[in-house]
Amino acid sequence: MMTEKERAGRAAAHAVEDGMILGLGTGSTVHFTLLELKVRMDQGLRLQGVATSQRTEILARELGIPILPFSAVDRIDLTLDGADEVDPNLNGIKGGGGALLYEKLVAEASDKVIWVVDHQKMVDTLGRFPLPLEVVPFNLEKLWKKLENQGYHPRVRMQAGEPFVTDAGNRILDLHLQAISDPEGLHRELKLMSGVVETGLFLHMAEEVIEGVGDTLRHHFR
Ligand code: ABF
Repeated sequence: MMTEKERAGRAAAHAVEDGMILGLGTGSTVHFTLLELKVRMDQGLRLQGVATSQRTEILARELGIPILPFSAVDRIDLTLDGADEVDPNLNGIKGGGGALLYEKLVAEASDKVIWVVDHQKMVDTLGRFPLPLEVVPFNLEKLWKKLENQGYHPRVRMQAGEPFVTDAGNRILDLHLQAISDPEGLHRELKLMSGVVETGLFLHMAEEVIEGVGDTLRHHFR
C-alpha cells in the first residue's frame, strides 16, 4: 500500500501542465513527486525544473528532468515542495532538510506553490517542530547567545559531529519554541537580527497543500 508521503507526493505531479517551469523542492515527500514527474515525462509531458538543493538536483538529473539554474529564469510557474509543519492558515515551518533559504527564494519567484505532506505535518499551532534559522557562520556563537538569552532555546544543527553547512555555506540554529503564537511577529523579529539570513517560517506562500491521510488525500486551499 502507498504511504501517505507517496500518495501526496505523486498526486502533486498531476498539477503540472505541459511546458511548465517548476520549482523542485527538497525532502522525502517531494521525492515521490519527482518520481511521478518522470512517469509523466515518459508519457510525453514536457517540463524544466529549478532545484532548491544540491540533493534535489542530483535526483532530478538521475531521473532525466531538465534542470535550469535559478539565475536563468525570471518566474517559475509552479513550485512543488514539502514542509515540516502546516497550520490551518497554510502557514508553515520548513527547513528540516536544511534547504530553507533556496526553497524560500524559489517559492517567492513562483506563480503558485503546492506543498505535499503526510498527515502528521498538519498542526493547529506552529512551533512544536524546531524552527530552523539560517545564519552566517561568522556570527553563529553570538547569535546563539542572544537567542538563548531571549529564551528561544537555540541549538546548533550538527551533522556527523560538525556544524551542519547549508548549500549556501551558512549554519542553522534550530529554535525549540514549542508554540509560536505570532508567526509574523517572530519572523520579523528574527529577520532584523544581524547575521540572520532567513527563517523557516513560510507565511502566506503556499496556495495549496496536498495532505496524505491514510489511503486518501485532502486538498487544503488558502
Ligand atoms: C523540505 O521539505 C524542507 O523544508 C522540509 O524540511 C522538508 C520536509 O521533509 P519531508 O518531506 O522529508 O518530511 O522542503
